[in-house]
Amino acid sequence: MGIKKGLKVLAASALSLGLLAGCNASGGSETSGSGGGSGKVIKIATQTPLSGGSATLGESIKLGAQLALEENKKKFEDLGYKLQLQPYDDQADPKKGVANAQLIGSDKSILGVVGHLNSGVSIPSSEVYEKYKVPMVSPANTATEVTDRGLKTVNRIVARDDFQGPAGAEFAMNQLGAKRIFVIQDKTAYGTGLADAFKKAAEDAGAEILGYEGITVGEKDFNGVLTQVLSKKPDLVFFGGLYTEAGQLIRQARDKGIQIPFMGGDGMDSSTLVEIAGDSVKNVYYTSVAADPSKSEDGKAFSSKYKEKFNKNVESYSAYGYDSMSVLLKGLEAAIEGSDGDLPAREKVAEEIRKIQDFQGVVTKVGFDDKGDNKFAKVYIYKFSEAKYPGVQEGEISK
Ligand code: ABU
Repeated sequence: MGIKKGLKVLAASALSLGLLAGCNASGGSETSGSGGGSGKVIKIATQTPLSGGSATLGESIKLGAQLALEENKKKFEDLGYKLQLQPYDDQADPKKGVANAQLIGSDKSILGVVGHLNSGVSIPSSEVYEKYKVPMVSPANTATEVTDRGLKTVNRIVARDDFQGPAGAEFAMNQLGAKRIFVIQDKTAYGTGLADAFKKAAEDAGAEILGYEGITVGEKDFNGVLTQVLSKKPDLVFFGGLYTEAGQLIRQARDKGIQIPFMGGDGMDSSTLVEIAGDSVKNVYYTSVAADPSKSEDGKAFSSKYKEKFNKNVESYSAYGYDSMSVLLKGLEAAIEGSDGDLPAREKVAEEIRKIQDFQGVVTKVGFDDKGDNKFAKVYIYKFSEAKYPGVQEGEISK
């Protein structure tokens, strides 16, 4: 796709500025009269990193999902079911994600999963969900392969990297005037996919790519790659990866005197990036697939409720965890209608989720296409002008 084609910039005025740890799964359903309601137990799992370098975003998804589940408990109790959350810590590790997915598949009372954060964990884990017919709704995965495999159980509510990458390239070139770009990526499914989509769109539009280098998740010293950046003299660095590495890369770049704009994707959309980079975060741009909740009344109400309950500020994916759980429960409710008081079949829940066409969440409308992508997903552009999260929204792009 050409970077201009198919992208509709809605916030023209802004653009004109220039721019719980892994739990043991228990098998089978049960009837219980304690702990907040009676009825057959239905569990919904979350699988996100709750420890390690991606835990800020992973925990925010789990907390958002928890809030939505708790708000729906009474409705399901009235239908004769007791809803329970079953959180798993995938540690941002594909092997851990797959091992947890086996536990989830084996627990017949688990009828859905909200997760993952990392596309590289979601891709192998969802092969297991598909085998066990457990429906998954991802609040955060952007890699194209997540839904391009055509799995019946896999859905996401955010935009894909073949939308996000070109949107970033268009902004970098047309609004920031970037022509000579250095690309760095973290060698994950997400980081590589996003960087490649950005690079291709930028090259197609006439940019010169001066370097394309990989770093490793967990790496802390970026002197080598930044020395290359210094020698090539680009006018923009694009980073495909997550906030922990991004924050250190940006801080070390500024320490080396590299003051040019940095840009990245939704993996940089976290308060922890600002904590790590400090004042170095100025002149950093990021595309995100997450809306700023402070831009809507529903979003503001959600943020207040979240703060009150968890004593934490929302992160990019808090409300997407909430909306993913809400969509999943809407599908579950429809599946329960024909289940005659029994647990609905997982296949039926998956079918009902995929049928959803016009669900209005807190931050996004949701309507799934035949691959499980959200037809209403958008890309947003943000800028950090000071060490404050979130950045200032510069644009909103619809397909
Ligand atoms: N979309 C950014 C979160 C990480 C991922 O998709 O792997």
